Amino acid sequence: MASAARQPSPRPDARAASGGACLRTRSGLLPLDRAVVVGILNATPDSFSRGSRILDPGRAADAAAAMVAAGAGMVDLGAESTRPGAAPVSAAEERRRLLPVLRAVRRAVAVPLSVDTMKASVASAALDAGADVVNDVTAGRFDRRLLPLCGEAGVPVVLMHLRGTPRTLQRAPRYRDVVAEVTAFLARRAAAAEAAGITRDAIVVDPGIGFGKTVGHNLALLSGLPRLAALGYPILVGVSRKGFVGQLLGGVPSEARIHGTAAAVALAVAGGARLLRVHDVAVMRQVVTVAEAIARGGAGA
Ligand code: HH2
Repeated sequence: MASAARQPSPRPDARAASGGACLRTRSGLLPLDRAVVVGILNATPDSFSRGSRILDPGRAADAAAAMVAAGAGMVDLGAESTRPGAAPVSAAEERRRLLPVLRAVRRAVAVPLSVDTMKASVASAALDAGADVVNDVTAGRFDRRLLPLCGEAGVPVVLMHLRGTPRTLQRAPRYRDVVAEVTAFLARRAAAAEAAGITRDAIVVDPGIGFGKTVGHNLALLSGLPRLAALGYPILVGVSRKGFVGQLLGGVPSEARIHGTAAAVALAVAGGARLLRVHDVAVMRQVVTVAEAIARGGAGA
């Protein structure tokens, strides 16, 4: 089932067809003129959303194929939970969880795959096993070898804002102007990425919703996305089933946050997000398509 679902590669002339920004990956060009839904697969026993945890390679391949069939333009694979309070795992354990799943997913789908890791040795093994993009929630600060590795490999990176570490990040986060501080941080990390050899068009920035932020900070960042977009890098936003959605809805559990997630995804698209990292691909593909059509004011419909 998984291998039969392998999708055709994006065509080499995709950039010309889109006439806009795109990510150049080893699995082809990923046009960003239409917002991209990024499906979440966690090869972890402890990710906060139970439905996204898949350690079995065959099941992961089937799940990835189903996400692509439902409209995911990229799939993000992680093997270390970054939820607040999560225990760190060793690079060896992260590779042991990730690589069999990544290889199976790589055989099953042709869309670009990102690997959610902060460790250069894990990123390197993942790139060898077929990953296309490195998604680092520490924006290259945890492991100083990570950005030079991506520069040398010529692969795109996602640079996310995170205050503290997953163990400490929710300890009374404070900002004077959260949008200005996160934007300035991401501008500095993008400059560090370019200094490490990563080309400007291979950089994606992410405000890090839920990482060292109160509900108010998350809401300010989502409504302030156009200020971050002014940096000129494509923005990835991860709001899916996150704690702030649950808190706004009176404490509903992660599996019951789909409609709240939809509202956040729609407004993130309206604010300029180009990549939306989500658990519920089919539903969020619809949300993104309609939100984008409205944001364009009917142009191109
Ligand atoms: N959020 C999570 C993990 N990785 N990467 C980026 N770039 N942006 C995000 O918002 C982001 C991320 C947390 O979500 P999840 O992977 O579902 O949970 P866990 O970290 O517990 O595995």
